[in-house]
Amino acid sequence: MRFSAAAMVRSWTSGLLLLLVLLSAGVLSCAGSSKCVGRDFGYGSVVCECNSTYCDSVGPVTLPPLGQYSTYLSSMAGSRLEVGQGQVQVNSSGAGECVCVCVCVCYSDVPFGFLSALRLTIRSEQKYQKIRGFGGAMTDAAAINILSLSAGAQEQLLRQYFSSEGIGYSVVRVPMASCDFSTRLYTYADTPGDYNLDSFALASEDTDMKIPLLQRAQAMSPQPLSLLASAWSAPAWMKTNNALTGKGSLKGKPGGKEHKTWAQYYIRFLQEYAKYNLTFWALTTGNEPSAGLLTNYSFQALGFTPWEQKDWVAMDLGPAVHSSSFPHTHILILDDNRLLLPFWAKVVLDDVHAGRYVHGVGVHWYYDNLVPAAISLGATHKLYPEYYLFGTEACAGWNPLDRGVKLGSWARAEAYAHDIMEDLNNYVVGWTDWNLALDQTGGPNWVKNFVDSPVIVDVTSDVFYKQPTFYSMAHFSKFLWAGSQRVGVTANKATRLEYTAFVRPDGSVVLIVLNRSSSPIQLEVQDPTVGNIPCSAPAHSLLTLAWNTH
Ligand SMILES: *[C@@H]1O[C@H](CO)[C@@H](O)[C@H](O)[C@H]1NC(C)=O
Ligand SMILES: *[C@@H]1O[C@H](CO)[C@@H](O)[C@H](O)[C@H]1NC(C)=O
Ligand SMILES: *[C@@H]1O[C@H](CO)[C@@H](O)[C@H](O)[C@H]1NC(C)=O
Ligand SMILES: *[C@@H]1O[C@H](CO)[C@@H](O)[C@H](O)[C@H]1NC(C)=O
Ligand SMILES: CC(=O)N[C@H]1CO[C@H](CO)[C@@H](O)[C@@H]1O
Repeated sequence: MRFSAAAMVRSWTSGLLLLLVLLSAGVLSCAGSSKCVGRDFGYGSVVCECNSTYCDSVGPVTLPPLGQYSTYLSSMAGSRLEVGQGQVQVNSSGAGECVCVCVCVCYSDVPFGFLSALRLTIRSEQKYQKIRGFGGAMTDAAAINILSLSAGAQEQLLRQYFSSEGIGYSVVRVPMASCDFSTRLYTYADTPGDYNLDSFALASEDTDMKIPLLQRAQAMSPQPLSLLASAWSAPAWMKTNNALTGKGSLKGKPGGKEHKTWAQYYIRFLQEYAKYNLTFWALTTGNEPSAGLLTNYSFQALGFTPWEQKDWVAMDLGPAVHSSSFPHTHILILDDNRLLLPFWAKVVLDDVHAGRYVHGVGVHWYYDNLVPAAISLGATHKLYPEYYLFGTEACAGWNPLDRGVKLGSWARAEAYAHDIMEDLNNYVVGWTDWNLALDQTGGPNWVKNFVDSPVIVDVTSDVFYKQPTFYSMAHFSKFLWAGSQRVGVTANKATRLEYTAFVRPDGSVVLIVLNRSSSPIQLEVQDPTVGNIPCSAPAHSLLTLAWNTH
């Protein structure tokens, strides 16, 4: 018997059709949520592997009706935004007894006085700052890594951050020209003596990589992205040391030729990006001004003292932005470690000429444990409540003692969550991670300043790994929409549990709880307007609880 070619094609097509039906049924049965494909590289927990056709996601979050609550749990044990749901208990005294029993069982060696259950009470009448947003940075390195993947995997990666199934990023920091996470040194106006900026031009890193990716991110985002621009160095010819790296500042004085030209450089940057329909929410006065001040810094830096920054904003940058076609662009000062606060803010903001052009203060997270948040962030807020505080950079793996990429490190997830929570509890309105994606070495970076990222790409297998830090970001960024307002939370007794609570614009409440210790803790959450929620924070876990109030 002979098969006719036509019959063969027919049977292949029906087989293929059946396969497609089965595949789509499989996808549909997940109803918008899908599980982490975990891989353990020996650093404490797992990463979630994604490829061109698959990536875990909880989908868009909708809360159950009044009287029920949702929980999302990530843990060292391997949970990743694992969804739970339950009934809010109304005036139940029984719940308290049950909690006490659990605690007694777990801690039979603890003296009895400590055994009352931990209760966290939401105080929505105590209102604090409102959230602006969360995000990461589209560095040259991030763009190179994302574009090194297949088209399908690129799409998956961008969707993870920016689409409504993703983790709700709304802020993208965009370096102006090169930084250490570039493969070469450049600015947009490297022609010596070009004070008119006639030679100003974006680089191919912008036009071929960062801009197309930002446009794709914007197209899939349910909200307009808040773009934030930061420059690392001015062109060498404007600087005292005639180089992009090392110890050096702008030549001359604020109000002088170089300082005016450097302010115009920002306006030219805004104009060029606007041609691609990308408008900026804010710009900073420059990345880490302290870096170019003291030492022979190894990568791009531009030193500014706070006094020079004050005068530059008052005489050059402020007036330039004000009289440009982008007068509503916010100006953030500092863009450097928060331990410089409140000192730096005092110098700049006490000056009425500078202060009137400024909207906020940008902080980086390096060396955060050296100075308590209350005396840096808290004190700054107290002195200048009309200026907001905003996290502009953070990454894991920067410390020489704990360098580079560690796939699956749970300690780093806790470090992120701890810092975000500490910032939020001290008036910060948003938190921006560093590189959106890096390769397995933590680069590319032209000075080999390799660090970690929430997304690590593996080009050879066309996959990317979502690190535990990705989920730390998600526990905040996916739930705390712009306009969410921090409210009070009180604990009925001392606890090492860390927590923060918000009321969202629709009235729903979000409580985020971090347990950095190795045993679980039982607790009860009380919202006086709704009821009580019994729950437990497993060892080394991050938990987001959310419920409607009407
Ligand atoms: C992508 O990952 C899923 C889940 O692990 C797997 O079933 C699928 O075969 C992978 N696809 C490709 C193209 O590797
Ligand atoms: C420009 O971007 C906005 C969103 O930011 C979008 O609504 C608009 O359609 C875009 N215009 C063009 C010409 O792409
Ligand atoms: C600064 O560092 C660079 C490279 O590390 C070196 O070439 C240069 O000589 C140093 N300059 C000073 C003044 O130490
Ligand atoms: C709990 O009981 C008290 C007194 O019986 C009542 O005033 C309050 O409204 C109740 N709370 C809820 C959430 O039902
Ligand atoms: C932050 C922290 O460690 N919180 C708690 C985690 O759970 C253990 C066990 O109940 C508590 O002792 C910790 O205080």
